Amino acid sequence: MYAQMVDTGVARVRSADELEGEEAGFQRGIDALEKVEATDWMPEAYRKTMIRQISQHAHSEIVGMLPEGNWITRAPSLKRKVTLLAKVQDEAGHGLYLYCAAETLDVSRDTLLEALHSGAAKYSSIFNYPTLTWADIGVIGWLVDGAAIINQIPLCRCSYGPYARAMVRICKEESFHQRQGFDIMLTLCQGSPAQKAMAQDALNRWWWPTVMMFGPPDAESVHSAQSMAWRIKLQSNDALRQKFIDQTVPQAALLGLTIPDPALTLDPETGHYRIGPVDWAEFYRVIKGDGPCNRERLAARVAAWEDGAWVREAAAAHAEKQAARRKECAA
Ligand code: FAQ
Repeated sequence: MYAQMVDTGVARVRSADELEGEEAGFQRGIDALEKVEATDWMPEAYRKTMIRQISQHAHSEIVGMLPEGNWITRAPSLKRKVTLLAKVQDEAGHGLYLYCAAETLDVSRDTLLEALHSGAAKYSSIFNYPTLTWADIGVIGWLVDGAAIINQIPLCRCSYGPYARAMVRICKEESFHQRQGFDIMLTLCQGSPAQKAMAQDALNRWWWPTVMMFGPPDAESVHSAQSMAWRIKLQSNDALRQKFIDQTVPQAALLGLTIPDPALTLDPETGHYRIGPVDWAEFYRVIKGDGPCNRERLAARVAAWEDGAWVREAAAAHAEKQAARRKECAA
């Protein structure tokens, strides 16, 4: 379950001297920071890698709607409800741009969704954790969207044009999401002792899963070397993780919250925060389908797909009718 590991046919990263013909030209274009467009020639392994990453990203956006969607009816005020509703709707929009970007690579949306619903495709590990209190909604915006922005800003400059362009708008929207999360946390932390305790509890549960969101350590990251050579990834998993930690620790201090890591220290030489050991066994368990909510999330996605069948049928019937009318008018 959830094992995607698409075989791209790339056994190792080949140097520029080892490449020939179209492949050498392709790599020269990448090295010259040219964008790859859908109609350009590309190595099959590049196409497969892009489909894998963009579709995993799209699946993450729509599965990511579930933990937050859960709280729309329970948001503590009308303002919070409207804001959360808009945020969850934005995530659906991100899914849409990303599925469209993936479709430019000659794969149908139905195929991608089938892979998600059968459990063959991955989505971000972070969305397999439960949202137990309102503070979890604050933490998702603050930490999860915060991490997503750090990961996605370099993607705005990645080599595949349709993905890079989709990321520009997504990043702008994510920055609102991050601020709404921080605003919820600020309100809770300035509230009653019970509210502050709720905020701390949410941070305790979400900190390590968010640290893991950036993917395995560089030494264990199977795709990084080739994806960096193709400028799909501009920074490594560990470099982005470090950026997130350095940015977030002072924000927690401002909120008056404690990062749940007794080993956390500021390295005076480098100016970077050092964290304690990450439980990578937990990460691998979650991405293999055995996290706290994997089964629940997948069941909710499949049910949403099945419940929406009539909408897809109605849209297809409408499109057919419109096309027939246009044909009649043209005749
Ligand atoms: N979860 O060799 P690497 C969001 C897998 S959007 C699950 O390092 P790569 C917005 C990886 O797929 C969040 N699986 O892989 C939002 C590979 O398995 P495979 C999603 C993970 O691709 C906020 C294996 O481990 N963002 O949050 C994870 O070079 C709030 C080996 O790993 C993106 O998708 C993980 N965390 O680097 C929505 C960004 N990490 O495929 C709602 C685009 C790794 O061979 C509410 N993606 N794996 O079976 C990327 O930047 C990259 O794909 C990485 C992974 C960095 C995630």
